[in-house]
Amino acid sequence: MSYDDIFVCIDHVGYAVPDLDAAIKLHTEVFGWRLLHRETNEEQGVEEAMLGTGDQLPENAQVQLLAPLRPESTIGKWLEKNGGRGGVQQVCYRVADIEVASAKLRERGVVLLYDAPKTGTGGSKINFAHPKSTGGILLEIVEPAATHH
Ligand code: V0V
Repeated sequence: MSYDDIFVCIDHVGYAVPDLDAAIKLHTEVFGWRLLHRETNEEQGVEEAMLGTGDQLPENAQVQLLAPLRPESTIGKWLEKNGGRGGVQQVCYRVADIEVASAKLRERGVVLLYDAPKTGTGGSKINFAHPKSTGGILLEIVEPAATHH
């Protein structure tokens, strides 16, 4: 059987959170996720944490917690619009090659935010599809860094 998949799997679900430490505590102590990675991404205006469970196989989806570095950042504005409460801000699909996936998506009318990919978690390459072209979901695509697996 041959496939013409654009996506590999769901990479992560991104939650906007007002307080990163409190959110990490909730997700580790209550939900039992493990903190895998934490980093600051100045360009995206976020402090973020990646959480995983089980054997953390490459195909296991992760949870991403996103706290704003500044009120006027994307996450800062999202939280303000949401009354300061956290919530699901994005879903991220993994791709094998972000250039190939981006070209296919653009060809099919999906509006990507950036002309060229930007840097995401752990040195990955990322882009986003505007919610207006995805049925209302902020969709991120990620090509993990070569060292990811
Ligand atoms: C806005 N809208 C959303 C949305 N944000 N819909 C679904 N999910 C969201 N997260 C809708 C909103 O309801 C409006 O719909 C419309 O889009 C315009 O909203 P807005 O409040 O004026 O927002 P904008 O236009 O200022 O910003 C929206 C975009 C922004 C998508 C352009 O969120 C953006 O640039 N996102 C990409 C970057 C990002 O999310 N960075 C943080 C994560 P109506 O009312 O017009 O119908 S960084 C990350 O994920 C990293 C580092 C990683 O994974 O590695």
